[in-house]
Amino acid sequence: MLDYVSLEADLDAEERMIRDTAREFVDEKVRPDIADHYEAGTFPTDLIPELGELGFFAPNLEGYGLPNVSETAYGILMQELEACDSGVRSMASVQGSLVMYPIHAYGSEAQKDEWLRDMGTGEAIGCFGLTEPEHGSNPSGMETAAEKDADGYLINGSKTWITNAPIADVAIIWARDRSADDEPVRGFLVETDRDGFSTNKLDDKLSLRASITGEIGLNDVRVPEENVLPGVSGMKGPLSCLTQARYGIAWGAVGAARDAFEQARDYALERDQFDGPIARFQLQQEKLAEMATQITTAQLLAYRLAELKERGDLRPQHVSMAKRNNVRMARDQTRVAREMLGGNGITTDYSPMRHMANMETVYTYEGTHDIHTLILGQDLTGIAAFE
Ligand code: TGC
Ligand code: FAD
Repeated sequence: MLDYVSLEADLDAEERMIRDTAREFVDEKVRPDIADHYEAGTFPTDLIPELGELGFFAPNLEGYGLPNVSETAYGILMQELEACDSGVRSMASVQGSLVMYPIHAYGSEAQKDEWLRDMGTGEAIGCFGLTEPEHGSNPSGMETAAEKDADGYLINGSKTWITNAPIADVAIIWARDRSADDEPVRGFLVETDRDGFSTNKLDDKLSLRASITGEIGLNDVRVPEENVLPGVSGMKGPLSCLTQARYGIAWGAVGAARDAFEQARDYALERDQFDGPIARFQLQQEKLAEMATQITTAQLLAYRLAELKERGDLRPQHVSMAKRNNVRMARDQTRVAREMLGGNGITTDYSPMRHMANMETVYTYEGTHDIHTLILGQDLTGIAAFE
């Protein structure tokens, strides 16, 4: 497995164990069927309890039966899951970083007790509803609103592109609280069997097909006041969750690129043209050399993020730089890997084109490449260029 500057030599025993467990799990249980799931547009939901049992949901959080592993271990886990398919990493990212993290960081004790253990084991599934049909890159324009009355809150609105929505037990719905003067955005824990909650699956995706994505309708959905996340108010709530998930994506994208590289190298050594392996041609070697270099520099950035996160010095803008760089790298390099496989490269028998198609989603969600460019531009100049 490509680890050109021996970064894995510095992993501690727990980090190695998580790497090996994740590799073994995806190789034995997910990889054999992932192309079929991709073609069918399904996710291997039967494996969710096992993902939980192995501690793959929010393992970097503390308490409530969660393992509290290092940020490096968490990153390595995301890398290994995405080396199989971005849909598998997405499942773990949403459950851990976008649903369990906000409950852990901003929830009441009762909310934590109700959800964190069950979500950690995969018995309960969550989804994160921020994006709306008319508000993607600018979620602060959201129209979904909650009105307070004597019995709690009444929520109306719609969300779209929501990973796991059709299989979720609970949705964190970000909505404007119309009862407060400045109408702040608040997080609401909405059980998906409440009256007025509806969801449907988006079936026409050409990317991230091995992941369940849906729309959510909220039509006079009533929730009690104790379902509001008490610890946060304003856009900082959802945006801080995104920082956690983007961190995992910066690692995960490296895994997808690494897997595509491994397939391209193996193929080049085995495929004969002009009386010998294509790996002997300088043109093919240049592609492998460039791929390995790009993957290695992205890995270095991911490892550095983990150090900064561990000591509390990680800023959201650092994460934006890594998400932007590493996903662009994976988008470019999976395409080169696909090219090296010739005609076979466009089939589901090999992973590079599946990774390449997945990267179109990963480049777009959790802040598009353009949005991360502007976040960095603002950090570097002090001038916001969003509007
Ligand atoms: P802005 O005025 O800049 O900030 C509001 C408050 O939030 C704080 N903040 C952050 N905190 C933590 N992490 C971040 N990344 C933060 N960004 C901002 C900020 O300090 C401020 O705090 P305070 O205390 O002063 O109130 O907010 P804005 O509304 O103007 O945001 C601008 C912008 C464009 C950067 C933001 O809207 C953005 O990032 N847009 C991209 C939207 C996005 O990424 N959506 C993702 C949806 S979820 C998803 O895609 C899941 S995919 C899952 C999967 O399958 O893996
Ligand atoms: P738009 O915001 O309409 O952007 C269209 C284009 O305009 C992009 O190229 C963008 O970069 C560009 N653009 C926008 N604003 C600017 C600007 N100021 N300057 C320059 N260019 C700009 N959301 C959730 O809440 N939860 C989820 O679980 C979730 N899962 C997803 C799963 C999938 C498969 C996908 C595809 C998306 C998911 N999303 C989710 C939504 C995702 O976060 C949004 O698609 C993303 O934020 C972009 O929003 P948009 O699609 O509305 O594009």
